[in-house]
Amino acid sequence: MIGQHSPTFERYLTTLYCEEPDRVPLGDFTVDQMLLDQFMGKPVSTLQDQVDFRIAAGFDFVAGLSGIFELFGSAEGIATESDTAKNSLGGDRTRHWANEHEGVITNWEQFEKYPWPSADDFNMSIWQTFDEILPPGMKAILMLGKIYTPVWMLMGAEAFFKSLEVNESLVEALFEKVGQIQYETFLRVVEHPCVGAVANPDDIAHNTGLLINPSYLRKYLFPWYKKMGDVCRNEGIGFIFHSDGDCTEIMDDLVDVGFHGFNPIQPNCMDIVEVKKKWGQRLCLIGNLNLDSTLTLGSPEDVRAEVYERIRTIGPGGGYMVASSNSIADYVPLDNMKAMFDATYEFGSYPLHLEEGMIKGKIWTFQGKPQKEKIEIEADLNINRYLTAMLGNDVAGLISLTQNDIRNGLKASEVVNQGMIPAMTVVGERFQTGEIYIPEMMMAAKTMSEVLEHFKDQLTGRQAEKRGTVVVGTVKGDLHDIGKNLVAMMLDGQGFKVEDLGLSVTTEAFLAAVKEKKPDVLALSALLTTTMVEMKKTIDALREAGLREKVKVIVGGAPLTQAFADEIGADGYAYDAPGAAQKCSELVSGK
Ligand code: B1M
Repeated sequence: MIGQHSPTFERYLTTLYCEEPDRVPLGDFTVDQMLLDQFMGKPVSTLQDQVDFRIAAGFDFVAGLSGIFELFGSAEGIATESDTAKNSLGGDRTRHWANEHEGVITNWEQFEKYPWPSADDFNMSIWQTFDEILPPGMKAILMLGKIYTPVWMLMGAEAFFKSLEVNESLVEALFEKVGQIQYETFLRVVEHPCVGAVANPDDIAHNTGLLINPSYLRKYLFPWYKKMGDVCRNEGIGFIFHSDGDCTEIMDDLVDVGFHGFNPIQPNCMDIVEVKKKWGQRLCLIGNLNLDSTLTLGSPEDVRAEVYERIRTIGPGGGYMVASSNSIADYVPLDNMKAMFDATYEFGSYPLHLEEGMIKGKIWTFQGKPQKEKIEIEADLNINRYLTAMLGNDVAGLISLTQNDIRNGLKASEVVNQGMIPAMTVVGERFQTGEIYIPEMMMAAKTMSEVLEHFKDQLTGRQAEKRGTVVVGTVKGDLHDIGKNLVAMMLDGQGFKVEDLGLSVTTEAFLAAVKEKKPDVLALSALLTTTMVEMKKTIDALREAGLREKVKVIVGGAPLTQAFADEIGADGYAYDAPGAAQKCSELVSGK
């Protein structure tokens, strides 16, 4: 049980090399502060405290961070804003995040003037300390990675997506700069004898798939990882990649680049059983304990059952480590974290003798993604011309197409209804089927939006007024807004008037906006399991204020389901941004 195992990094490496160890290792790199303190019964503040926690919990390693990300949490930040959020255990925690509209480098001048750090600017003393204090058998894991993430954070998500379409050389220069800084840092740190592996967290995917076209990743990101991978393989150092979301499209690339392990196989995005079948001989799988449900909302018995099931199905032959599907966030109950650790020791000894169904509990099994019904596109005009202009970000071309059709006798509103909106629906469908990625969809929506603005005087009664007003926002405590912004853009592009309240919006602010703006639809986004409750609070508050019958409410965001939307009394749910625009159209038109 907890506290009875001494660290053995050999076990970790054996598992990472997809061979069978003596027992399944624990694999989480990050455990949030509050849980560290609670587990140890005292503040965990020094590196020695960290090591003590890792030993007590039964890990074979301790993790440390170096590199460009050190700067992102600083007061002056790079492109960050911050806020204080209450977590489930009652404490306050300051979080930093990027301004997703526009960062600090959006043009060449800013690029040149930016005070780029070098490896000399980072705090390397932790590696020296780990060299001195690690007990025999334990090694340190360098958390580096973050080449893709700083690039988008420095530019801001929207500017990054836009630049990929219109200013690719700037993006290339940023990848070159950040990659070089991270590579130099990597070379310095791996010289320390304490370092046994390098983990590279870099979120390149979301629930539906990759955030950007993999061709960019192959050009600008993976070559850096290949360089690091070559060094690790030569030096006998483990090399791990972490990305949330559905990474199916680049799994073969990860093998080619030289990664030994992949984390966290997000359970609602990838079926770990299938991943094991396809890549399990070449990549060690680390994670998959569901942070959306089991670890956060389940009981310790559920967690125990899920650990049992993962070890039973993924553990045989080695190449599997138990870990959460992201990090052990501070809203995981302490008893659930302990249950995860305990169950790993209880069931994880090789040879495994685990039979199906022996441990009862509510566990997560992969559900697949919602199946889409094919939308029937009704359009009298040839929409391909509109589609080409939108996907090519050709505002002038789209204006001229519209003018032509107007000259041929159509009203501007007819061109919008019969040409642009159906074309935008096709754009949405292509995103849903993975033919295009976020930048392409975003730019198409922006192109259409600019063209609508151009014709605003000719759109009788303004198209927006015809389609309705939507108030959108990410609920309180939630700092994820890239998806919400896409929803807003799709709505805007499809002719709705959009009032965007931003992120971490309180129930009171939603109510005030409903009273003031009198929207047809209130669209609520949440990405965290813990903030989903805010949606119910807002719907209940609308009811109490006598406003519920005056506005339709739709909800969406990665952890949500139709069942949850029904349960809290929402009028609609959408899986993605095109679906949200479609749902608003249905609700407004009463269809
Ligand atoms: Co965080 N994060 N994050 N994160 N993050 C997730 C959401 C997570 C799923 C990762 C995981 O588990 N592997 C996990 C949540 C688990 C859970 O609770 N269910 C998570 C976590 C745990 C956290 C922190 C707690 C980490 C920590 O600090 N320990 C922390 C929380 C901060 C907070 O909110 N209080 C945190 C922080 C962050 C960053 C700030 C670093 C960054 C957000 C930056 C920003 O938004 N400005 C971030 C990111 C980028 C992610 C991932 C990697 C990507 C999210 C994203 O932007 N996707 C995400 C992993 C994942 O999604 N699989 C993850 C791209 C975007 C286009 O997709 O937002 O899903 P998405 O939107 C989609 C649909 O969901 C839908 O349409 C969009 C596109 O079609 N949709 C709607 C969204 N809203 C809708 C509304 C609708 C309808 C559809 O109707 C109204």
